[in-house]
This record gives sequence, structure tokens and C-alpha cells, in this order.
Amino acid sequence: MDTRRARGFPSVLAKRGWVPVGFPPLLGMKVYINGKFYSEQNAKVSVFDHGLLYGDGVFEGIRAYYGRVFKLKEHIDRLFHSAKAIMLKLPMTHAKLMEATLETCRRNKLTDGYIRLVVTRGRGTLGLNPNRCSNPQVIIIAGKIQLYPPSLYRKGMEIVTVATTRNHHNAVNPAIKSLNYLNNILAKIEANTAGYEEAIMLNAEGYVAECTGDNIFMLKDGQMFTPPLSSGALHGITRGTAIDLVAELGLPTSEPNMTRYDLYSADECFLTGTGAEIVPVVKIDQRVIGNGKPGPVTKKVVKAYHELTKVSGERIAKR
Ligand code: PXG
Repeated sequence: MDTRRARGFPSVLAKRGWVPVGFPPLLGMKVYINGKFYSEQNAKVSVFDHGLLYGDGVFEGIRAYYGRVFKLKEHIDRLFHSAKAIMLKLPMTHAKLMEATLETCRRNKLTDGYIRLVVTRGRGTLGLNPNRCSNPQVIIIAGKIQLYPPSLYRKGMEIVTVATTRNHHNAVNPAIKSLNYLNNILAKIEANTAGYEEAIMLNAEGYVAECTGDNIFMLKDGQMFTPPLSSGALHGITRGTAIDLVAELGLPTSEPNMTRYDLYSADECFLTGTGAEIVPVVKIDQRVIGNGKPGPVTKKVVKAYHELTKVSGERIAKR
């Protein structure tokens, strides 16, 4: 590799106002790794880390709004559950991890943005045995995310079903938010190559599970539905929030097994995710949903969600 060029790359190009795709400029972030903060350039893990070698680890994607971290406790709870499922003992308590997340926001002066928590199994050998890894790496990155363009939220999204089947729960249980996201990435590639941003994944029985990075909801005859967790849907934090918000609108959500036919005949449909928030869906596999525009209930949920993010969450600033 031409290291001379690589070293000068980001800053030189940033000055010219031109940045190549896939090579974002350095953002001057402070990245937390196991209790210390490192500059972006120096935030590193070993090439022998099993997180890199095998996708052996867990993660969370969290949002901050208006100086508060939204649903922080719920995200840390899920991280601990994921870690337990893969027999990875986190080297810190729930409370310490919450505080470390808030401190990472403070150090980066982040009041609105996206926080990525990653826990790897740590440095091991060139062998699968996780017992050879003794030092899990807890990484916290406080940055920004924009998954979809704003126009998509106004017009609604068109999605397709892809052939990649959601992981079977006896393989890597899809409830585990593991670093091994190839199942989702393969589905995303299928969606992208077909010209779509997001895709529906079915489970091994052919029932709708979720999308590659979002949960799915549909409204039919005044009733809300979302696939059950047993379908292979992630126990989405935004899914839980949407269920609560929809209940406040007087609509209970049921969780039956759902087929593509059910989705095609829905009156409204939307996706939920921390990064994506609430996204209206207006077409599925070329079938128009409702009148082809974001539905009235969906719009209410979008609004209620945004209202909630303004008033709820762990305060970043120290009292
Ligand atoms: N299903 C899957 C498979 C996810 O990965 C969600 C649902 C939504 O869950 P929450 O808790 O966020 O409501 C997720 C989380 C991306 C990306 O780039 C998406 C997620 C995680 C990391 C990256 O689209 N979504």
C-alpha cells in the first residue's frame, strides 16, 4: 500500500471538499475502549480479536436526542442479554456501562446522534476456542447516522421480500444482536441489487420475521399486527415503543404469525428501528399498500415517536 498517500488522504481531500465514497473524513471523535478514550486514528483492536476473526461479540445501536440518550437502560439490558447468550462476560456492570456511554457523549459533545456499543470477545488465537480470549473489548463510538433520505419519510418506502432466510433460532438466534450480521447483510445486498433500500426477511417456515435492520408493523381493519419474537424478529426497542404508542392511540397490537399475503392486504405498514425511527411503507413486492401514501395511523405514530424523543431519555449533562 502507498502509505504516503493513505496518510495524507482524509485531510487533504477534505480540504478540497471532495471525499471518495467509503472513505469518510476523520471526525475528531474520541472513542471509548475499556475505560480510556482514544482519537479515531488510535482507536484500535488486535487483528487477533475474535470479534474480527469470527464476528464473536455483541453490539447495540442507540440514539441521542436533545441532550438525552433514548431508551439507554433498555439497550444496555439487551446488550447484557445478548452477551449472556454467547457466554461473554462483560467486564463491567450495567450501571458503569450506562455511565461510560453518557461520558462518551460528553467527551464528544454529542447531544443528538447515534451511539454504537460494541463488545468483542477480545484477543485470542487463530482458533475458534473462545476460552483463549481473556480480554473483552468494550467500545463506544458516539457519531452520526442517517439511514434514509428525508423524502423517504414523506413519500414512504417501497420494499421487497428477499430469498435470504432469517437465521433459524437454533443456529445463531436472531434475538442475539451479535457482531455476526452476515445474514442481514446478505439480505441487504439482495435488496440493494434489486434497487431497494430495505427488505423483508422470512423465517425458515416462510412467515414474515422482520427487515434487515428494522421490525415491521401492519394495520388492517383498525387492528395493529407485528410478527412475534418467535418468528425471528429482533426484540426491537423501537418495536416496543411503537407498541406502547399505538396502544395510546387505542389500538392494541397482536403478534400472530404473518405471511406476505397479510402484508399485501394491509391498510397501512411501517418499519421501526433506532436508526430508521418509524418509516412508512407504501409498496411491498410491487403491491401498493393502502392508497400508496403513508397512512393516517402511521403518521400519528411518527409524530408521537418524535414527541417522545424530545422528553424521554437519560440526560447526558451531569446534574
Ligand atoms: N431488526 C434488526 C435485525 C436490527 O438489527 C432492529 C430490528 C430494530 O431494533 P431497535 O432496537 O433498534 O428498534 C435492528 C436494529 C443499519 C443498522 O445500519 C440497523 C440496526 C442495527 C445496526 C445497523 O441499518 N438495527
